[in-house]
Amino acid sequence: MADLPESHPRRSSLLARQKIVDGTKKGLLADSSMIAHGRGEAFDYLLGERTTDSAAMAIRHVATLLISAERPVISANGNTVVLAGESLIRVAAVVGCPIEVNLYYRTPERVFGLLSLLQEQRDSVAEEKGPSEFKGDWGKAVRSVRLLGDEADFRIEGLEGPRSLCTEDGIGLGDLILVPLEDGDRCEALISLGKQVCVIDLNPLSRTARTASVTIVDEVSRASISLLSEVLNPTKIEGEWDNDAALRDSLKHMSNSIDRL
Ligand code: PTJ
Repeated sequence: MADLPESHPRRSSLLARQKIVDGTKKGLLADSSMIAHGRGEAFDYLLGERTTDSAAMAIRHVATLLISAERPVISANGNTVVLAGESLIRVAAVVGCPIEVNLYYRTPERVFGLLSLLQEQRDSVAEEKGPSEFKGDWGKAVRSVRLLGDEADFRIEGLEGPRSLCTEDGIGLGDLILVPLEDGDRCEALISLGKQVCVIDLNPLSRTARTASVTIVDEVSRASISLLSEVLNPTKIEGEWDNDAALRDSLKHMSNSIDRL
């Protein structure tokens, strides 16, 4: 992608595709990761590849929930680590929460590979100057982000097979789980365990989007960058969160895309 001009109108989309291609070649991603990504791209195209106001509100709300939770956890699958790993490490450093590799298509090799990539990303983020709003030792905060997932010592009740495996210290005992690109079964299972579940999913009609406590209908890398700004400057949303209203708003944006013709 070295010859892709900065001004190319589809630059960020093409770079994201390349990350998925590279991650697949390295064996880090599920066989169906490209299908999932392509589906996301189609919804993002209809959104105009931008964060809508309702998604921005959802991100703001998730930031305050992450900060006020007792045991927040960021769950990361293959696509998420490859597309937004570094941003989510920054978020975890500010919130002081762990990141757990938790996969739909779980294999020991993929868990190991994704944890190794997250470690590399954490090392690189720890070398950054850090956001100006962050008070404290950035490198220390980043290095203390725990990366979980290899010790599967807990099962998510209500899920069958290897995808039910998780870490007790992470998702098992977590009270608020941020799960980008999640599957509907897992979201439902986590909710029925009494946890708050915040998701990032470009499909507002997915079972995940409709089941979650808070749904951010936005692209995972874009949303993760905004989430960092919000956890650095948290602003409480007044009143009860109406998730259905946020989903309806994102659908309205998609159907209004016809006006761009
Ligand atoms: O790494 P694993 O084994 O956990 O597998 C990960 C995938 C994503 C392959 C797996 O969970 C899967 O098959 O997911 P689904 O059921 O296809 O759902 C993925 C959802 O994420 C869909 O609703 C997509 O629209 C949405 N999506 C895809 N790419 C993005 C996205 N949402 C936000 N940002 C994206 N970049």
